[in-house]
Amino acid sequence: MKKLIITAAIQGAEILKADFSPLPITPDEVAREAYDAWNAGAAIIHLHVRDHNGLPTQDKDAFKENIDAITATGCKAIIQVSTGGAVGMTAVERMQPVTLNPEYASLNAGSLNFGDATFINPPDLIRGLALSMKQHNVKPEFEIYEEGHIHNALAIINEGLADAPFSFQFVLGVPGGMSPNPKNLLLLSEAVPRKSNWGVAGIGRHQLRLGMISILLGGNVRVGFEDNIYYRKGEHAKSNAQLVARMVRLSEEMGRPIASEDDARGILGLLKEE
Ligand code: KMH
Ligand code: ZN
Repeated sequence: MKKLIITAAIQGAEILKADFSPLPITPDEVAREAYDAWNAGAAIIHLHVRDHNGLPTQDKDAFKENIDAITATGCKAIIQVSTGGAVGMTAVERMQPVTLNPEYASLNAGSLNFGDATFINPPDLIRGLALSMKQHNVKPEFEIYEEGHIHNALAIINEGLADAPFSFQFVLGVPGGMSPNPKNLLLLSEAVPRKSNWGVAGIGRHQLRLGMISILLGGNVRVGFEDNIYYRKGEHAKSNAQLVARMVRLSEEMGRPIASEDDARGILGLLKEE
């Protein structure tokens, strides 16, 4: 089995600091939280950023400020910029961080109801983002919320807009998306092209259970405040690092070593020719 790649989704775009005070939103807070999550074992930081009012933004300069702050801490994790942004953002807004030439970016592979809102990702938007990633030499990770989204991702692959090895993140448990149960995780993991890298981002209490199943199946794991703010029932997590550290302990107990950021670069095909 390949080493386990842990992604820390440290902030997200749908929670406000006013509702959960440990959420990192300033560049300093984001940098510290990213460093600690990396130090605890995360190879990838899935990055959203906020404006001066604490609201989600896809502004290129805001991303640059946060990425520079993370790098300045000595954190060497792979930075995966979000191109999902927040529900309701336009494609033009969402694609901005790709122009910074990051190593990795999320690419949402379909639309769904997202709680009380609708997260809209029609074919042209997916294709436009994929094309921009291709032009900037940025690898996409397909965000999959239900099985039909894999077909949308395969269309992008067949059009030559993504290169092997392909990456898939199964985001399970969004109200309006696929249910977060082991059968669905198995189904999705078997529906992607052979030799793809895949992982699971379970929402809420499903983060732990689906993460453990993914470790056993050979998949990767995403943890962090974007998807879950609890350590256990009734107890908020203190930090993203606390959630990462638990996955490290569980994986090592199950005999699966943790991928460093450089291991992950090799596994995911992120190493660029000089
Ligand atoms: N905020 C969600 C609606 C991504 O980062 O690519 C979308 C999201 C996905 O967070
Ligand atoms: Zn995200």
